[in-house]
Amino acid sequence: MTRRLFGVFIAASVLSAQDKTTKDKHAGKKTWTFHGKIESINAAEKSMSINGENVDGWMAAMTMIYPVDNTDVFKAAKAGDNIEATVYADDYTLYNVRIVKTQSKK
Ligand SMILES: [Cu+2]
Repeated sequence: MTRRLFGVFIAASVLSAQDKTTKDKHAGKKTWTFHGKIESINAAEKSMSINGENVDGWMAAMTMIYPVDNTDVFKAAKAGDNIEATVYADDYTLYNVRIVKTQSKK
C-alpha cells in the first residue's frame, strides 16, 4: 500500500467510526413515542417548550423545554400544535418531531 493510499484508508476509517458512534448512540436504549402540545418555540436554540403527556420511565406529564434534533420542523411548527416525537432513555432530546393534526386518545 502506498503512503498516500494508506492516508486515505485511515481517513475513511475515522469517518466511518464517527458515523457508527452517531448511529449507535441509542443502540439498546429503550424508546418511546412522546405526545404533547407546543407551548412555545425557540428556533434559535433548537428547542421547544412542550406540555407533554406522561411517558412511563422517561418523563412525567409536565411542561418543560426540550431540545429538538430535526430543525426542519421549526419551519412549520407553531404554538398550539400537537406533536409526536421519538425519545430514548437517558436523553431528553426530541427526535423526529412531527406535527399531528388530531390528538388521538385511545
Ligand atoms: Cu420534565
